Amino acid sequence: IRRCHHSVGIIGAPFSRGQRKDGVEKGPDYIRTAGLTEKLQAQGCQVKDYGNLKLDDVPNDEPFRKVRMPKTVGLANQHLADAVHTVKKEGRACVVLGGDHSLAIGSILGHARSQRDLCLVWVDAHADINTPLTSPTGNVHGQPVSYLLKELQSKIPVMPGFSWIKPCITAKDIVYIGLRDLDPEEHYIVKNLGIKSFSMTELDRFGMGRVMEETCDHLFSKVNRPIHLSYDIDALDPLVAPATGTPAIGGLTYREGIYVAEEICKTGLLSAVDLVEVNPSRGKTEEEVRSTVNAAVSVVLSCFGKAREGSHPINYQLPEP
Ligand code: 5AB
Ligand code: MN
Ligand code: MN
Ligand code: MN
Repeated sequence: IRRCHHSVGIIGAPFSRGQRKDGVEKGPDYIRTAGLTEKLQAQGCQVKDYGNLKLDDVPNDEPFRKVRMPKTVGLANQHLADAVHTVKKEGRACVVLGGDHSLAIGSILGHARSQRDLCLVWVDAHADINTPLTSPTGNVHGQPVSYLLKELQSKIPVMPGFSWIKPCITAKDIVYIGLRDLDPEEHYIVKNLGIKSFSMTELDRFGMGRVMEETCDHLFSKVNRPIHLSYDIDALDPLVAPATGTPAIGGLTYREGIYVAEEICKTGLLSAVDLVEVNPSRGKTEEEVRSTVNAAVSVVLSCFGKAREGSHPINYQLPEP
């Protein structure tokens, strides 16, 4: 059976102000140059590329307490939310190519405008759930989930550039996969809110097969819902994906990383994907960059029908002698 009948819209989101390392803004173009669109088309997807967002720094963007460049990050997310909303209105699955993970704020809020009951699968070495007041770095890419969660609303101060943001998900709508580098305050939040989390420890205990089964049981126990997959390339082990800003040893193998995407695809519920934190400037060699970018492309292809078991057109007929 040819599974791919997907219509996909691609948005390049060259965010970089959610963290401090140059180069992550080049992620979208590197992923395109590796042939993402052509490869999606070759597996039967209809693809529309919406191009890259034009993002500007807001002048006089002073830190809010520790949080860096709040107006710039807030405004970029507003643009991204509009772009994602457009892709969803046009009836496509949305792929956002990052860029740093602060873009999840706009991506998920834009998605939620058309899909109110969405759920969130967050694949990452990190939980990205610091509040502006717990963040040890001030980098917004370590905070996006905190702005989106209804349960944390009372802990979020009013911030320049962020006043348009209204939380759209609850703790039970999230599953984390691949965690291994949390700040103590983040661990407190994840445990305190009871967010379903498969850290590398659970992965070692259960294996990825059972993790994905339990992920789906948790999210779809009552009804099927659209999935937002937010996939940080640093979830993968740095041996596979070294060109990223905050690598963490002991991550997902290539096979585990692909398996997550294959299983999400098989649900038939995938509605939007973020592929973030590919930073070509962080590769020590060409080969490190190539490996990281290829992993990113493969994850997206698996999200939209590529299966390692193989596939064939639905009406395929063997040639008659
Ligand atoms: B990423 C850290 N927890 O808050 C922080 O790459 C790291 O999007 C965040 O997952 C890593 O700055 C953000 C120390
Ligand atoms: Mn991460
Ligand atoms: Mn992240
Ligand atoms: Mn990172």
